[in-house]
Amino acid sequence: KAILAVDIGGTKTLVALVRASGVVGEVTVPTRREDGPDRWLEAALVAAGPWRGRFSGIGLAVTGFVRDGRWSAMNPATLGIPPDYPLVSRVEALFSRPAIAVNDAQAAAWGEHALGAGQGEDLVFLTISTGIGGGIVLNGRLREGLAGHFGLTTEGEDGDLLEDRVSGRWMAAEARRHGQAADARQVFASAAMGEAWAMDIVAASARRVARLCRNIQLALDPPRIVLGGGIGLAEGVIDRVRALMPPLGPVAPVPVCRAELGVRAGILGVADMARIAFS
Ligand code: BMX
Repeated sequence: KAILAVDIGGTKTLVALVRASGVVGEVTVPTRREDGPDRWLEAALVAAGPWRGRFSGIGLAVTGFVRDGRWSAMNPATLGIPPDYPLVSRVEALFSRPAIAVNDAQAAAWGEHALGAGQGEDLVFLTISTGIGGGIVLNGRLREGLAGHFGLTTEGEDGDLLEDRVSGRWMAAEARRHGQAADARQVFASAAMGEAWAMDIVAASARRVARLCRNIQLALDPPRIVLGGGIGLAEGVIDRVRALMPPLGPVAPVPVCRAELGVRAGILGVADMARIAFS
């Protein structure tokens, strides 16, 4: 049976029809930040129009905090979700099918565990994009709730959120401070060409990610950390992070590897979870 999978992120929403064999079809629509959740869901319903009647259930992977089918923002700068929005009941009413909902990075962690870089083993997944999301699979189970919201850990004396000091948004702001109008992609390009200001930004970001990985190893000792997201997968980032992770006493640093499912990790993960939930 097919699942309709919907991944609502801070900038775009991915709507896909997913079978056990993989993604059958997909559409990307912008998440119009000013619209609010009712409209975001209606846009997904329109995008899913061609597949009407072809799916038995719905899996939602969403940026933000999900509990008991209700949805809230943790960092409204990533997406301004109103508090305690009844996500699952709204979707079930709109689509007339049963639905489950899970945080986007947690869904991606499950996807990488079941179908990607995790090869069925435990892992911690990190996505470094608009914000920093994460998910933890231990003993073959995904931890839900707040677990993995590493972007909300604090960095430095003034208690800034880590995601406000590493993510794409931060890189662009740092570039501006250096008098450069550049988004994250351009910062990486300038760093590759040896421009000092850009190399500093890339290095600072990698240092913070490496520190996070070390703290994750100390807290959870996972067999691997899988890194994804536009920044996490940018040229050279993983190599830098690895180089900045010394052993911990007699223990080698945790292997850090590339995410394999790319932008589809969330939809593939939540579709797999929905298939299990509705079987
Ligand atoms: C934020 C938080 C997380 C999310 C992460 C990555 C909100 C709205 N989101 O830390 O729940 O997993 O961003 O989100 O509070 P993305 O949109 O950058 O993928």
